[in-house]
Parts: sequence; C-alpha cells; structure tokens
Amino acid sequence: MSTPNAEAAAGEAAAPDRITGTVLRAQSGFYWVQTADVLIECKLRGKLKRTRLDTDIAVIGDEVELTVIAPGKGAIEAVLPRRSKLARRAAGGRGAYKEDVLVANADQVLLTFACAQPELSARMLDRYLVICELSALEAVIVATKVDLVGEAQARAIFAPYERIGYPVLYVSNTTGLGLDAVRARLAGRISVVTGKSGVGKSSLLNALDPTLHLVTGAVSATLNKGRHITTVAALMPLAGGGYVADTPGIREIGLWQVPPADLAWGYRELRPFLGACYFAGCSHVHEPDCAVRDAVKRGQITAERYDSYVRLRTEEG
Ligand SMILES: Nc1nc2c(ncn2[C@@H]2O[C@H](COP(=O)(O)OP(=O)(O)OP(=O)(O)O)[C@@H](O)[C@H]2O)c(=O)[nH]1
Ligand SMILES: [Mg+2]
Ligand SMILES: [Zn+2]
Repeated sequence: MSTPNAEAAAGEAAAPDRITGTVLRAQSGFYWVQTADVLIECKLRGKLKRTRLDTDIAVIGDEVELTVIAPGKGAIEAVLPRRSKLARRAAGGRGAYKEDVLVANADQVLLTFACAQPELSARMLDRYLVICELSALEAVIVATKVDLVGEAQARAIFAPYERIGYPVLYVSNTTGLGLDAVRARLAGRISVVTGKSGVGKSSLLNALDPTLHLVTGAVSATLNKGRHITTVAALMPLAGGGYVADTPGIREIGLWQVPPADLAWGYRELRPFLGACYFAGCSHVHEPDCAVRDAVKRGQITAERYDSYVRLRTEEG
C-alpha cells in the first residue's frame, strides 16, 4: 500500500491500472468484457465517445483496455487496433459508404449451409464468400444436415467449392457426424457462424457445447423458409476453447453492399485472370478480349460461378 503522498507524487502522468479483455457482448451502451479471470460490465469512457461519433467504437471481438471502477464494473479506456473486421457498409452521404463494424478480430467465418431443408442456394453461398474474400476473412463452409441426403450426395453438392480451394466440413447435428472436425476448427479462435435461418447454426453450437442452451426452431415445412430465432450477436465461449458468434444471415443483417468494381476480386478463381483483359475497366460481362470469359471457355472457371458473378454484377443476383 503506498502512502497518500507517494500517490500524489506519481501524479497525473502515471498510467492508471489498466487490464485488457475481449468484448463478448455489447448492448445499449454496456459492454461485457472477458478479462483473464472475470467478466466485467463496462461503459465507454466519455473521451472515447468524443473521438469517434459512431456506434462501433467497441464491438464484440474487440480487445480493450479497461480500468475497474467497482467490483465487477469497469470503464473502457481504449480499443486496441483490430486484426480483422466484419462490417456492414451502409450508404453514407454523397454516394460514400459508411462502415459499421459488427464483429472485430474474427479469425474465420463458418458459412453454414444445409444439404437440404433448406436446399443449397449457390447464389447465396457465393455472396457470403464474396463478403469473406473482400473482408480478408477466412471462409469455412459447414454443410449441415448430411443425414438428410447421405454423405455421397452431400459431397457432390459442395464439390465445386472444394475444387476452388474452400474447406468444407460435413456435419449432422442429429447423428454427430463431423462435429469433432468443427470443434478442432473452432478451438482457440474467434469464429462467426452465419447462414440463413433454419440451416442449423444454433443446433450445431448446442451439439458442440450443450451448456450453451441456444434456442432452436423447426423450419416451416410448407415454405421451407424458417424464421430467425437468433437475433442478438454475442461472442460465446466454447467448452473446447475459442469464441463463437451465432449471427443471423448476411442478408438479414444487411451486410451486402459491394462496389461493382470490387466484385470480381471476391470470386477467388477469377483473380489469376484479372488485369489481363483488353479493357482496363473490363466488367467481364460483355467486353471483347476478356481474359475471364476466355477462362470460362477453356473450363478454368465454371459456368455456374461465372453466371453467379454476372448476375451479381448486373444486380439480378
Ligand atoms: N435432420 C437434421 N435436422 C437438423 C440438423 N441441424 C438442425 N436441424 C433442425 O433444423 C431446424 C433449424 O435449426 P436451428 O439450429 O434452429 O437453425 P438456425 O440456423 O440456428 O436458425 P436461425 O436461428 O433461425 O437462424 C431445427 O428444427 C433443427 O432440429 C441436422 O444436422 N440434421
Ligand atoms: Mg439459431
Ligand atoms: Zn474481362
């Protein structure tokens, strides 16, 4: 214990006792931060709010420095630089985009798609992949409900994605198939699990860690549409290590805003051909001497993925 005098001598220049932690949940101005030993409920220091007038000063996944102000309560003093971000691009003024970060520091995104019920929408999977590629986030495809179609059929459905280099994990939440591979993939990392309603995201997380008790729901049998049960995004610690955010689909959270000129880069197998077209600003849709279209003709890019690109580029997606 230092004497009052010694404390005064340390003066204003001395850094306060800051500890670091990870934001697991953010809601209505409160942030739950996991430190090495405890979960601390924090608010933002006023000075942080003044430096950035934004809703995403601190988001789930952020590493922050905080000071404890009462038992279990703290104030976030600083947000550390982000390693990655999954952001929504809202239209800003004068045609500009305003970025709204949803998850910081994610190491990977688990794109969850069912083999059936609902049937795979390749177009939607392609959109998700574009988002990951343009955010420089590692994409892992999780094919759920393998029990409904059998493993051979499941592999046939996702083979085109394995061929262009994406890892695909085949799972069944009902039989337990493939859960170990998912667990290994999640351990020690921050992961975002996303995909449309009813594909089995929450079921998957419950199967991996039964202590999570996430609410799951039946897919509407008639419409095959389902309803989003999961709305609040939070990072959940997994029993096997690592953190995971169970988020609604990308369309539902409005993540889809990609400038047309950036779209081709989001189709990874198009990259070797970009820059080799006759026209510098080639859209790869109709121009002559297009290296991308030549590659499609040679079979180096599949007609399906090229068609998917054209639809998104021409906004028929
Ligand atoms: N046959 C089979 N059914 C599954 C599997 N995984 C989930 N289901 C069922 O699919 C339905 C939807 O599962 P959820 O886990 O609630 O889906 P979700 O992706 O979390 O849906 P939202 O929270 O609405 O986004 C439930 O009725 C589950 O029982 C699976 O591997 N096989
Ligand atoms: Mg859910
Ligand atoms: Zn071209």
